[in-house]
Amino acid sequence: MKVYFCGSIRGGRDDAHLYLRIVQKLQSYGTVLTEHVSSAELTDRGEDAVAAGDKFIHDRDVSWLQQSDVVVAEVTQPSLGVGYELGRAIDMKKKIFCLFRPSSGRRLSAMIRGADDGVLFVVKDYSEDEVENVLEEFFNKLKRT
Ligand code: 6K6
Repeated sequence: MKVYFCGSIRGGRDDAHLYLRIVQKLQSYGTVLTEHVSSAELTDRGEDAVAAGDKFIHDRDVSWLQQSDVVVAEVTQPSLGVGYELGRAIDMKKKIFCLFRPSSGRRLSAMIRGADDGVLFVVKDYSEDEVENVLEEFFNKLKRT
């Protein structure tokens, strides 16, 4: 199974430690195409992007999105890039699982919360300590469908 993970980069790296836990768990289900999103070396200044070029990154990521079987996004830290990826993924009719932490004190965008249809696009509120369990539950259900 190919998993596309979305997490904030230039939107802010406050949750990078959590992205790492998510990616590690996702790797037990398949190949994570966007493993670099969890990299501790990656900052919100995106220095690495300068070398690769933003167009290269965009085109490669959209191609990975097309190849993916499932999209998992941590949406607590607002990110234009993650919002864009989710919109494109909806258009591609991908199975999408969004994770949001209400304990952040933020309110999730209505354009993400409101996209939940309970089937292809699911938003799950969770707390940091239950992240692995929440992913396990989602992938167990996915295997049964
Ligand atoms: C090179 C090596 C590691 O990182 C880079 C440079 N930047 C990006 N590389 C790969 N994907 C990126 C990069 N910048 C944004 N994205 C994609 O957009 C990721 O898949 C994230 O889910 C999302 C983050 O968007 P912003 O708006 O928070 O940057």
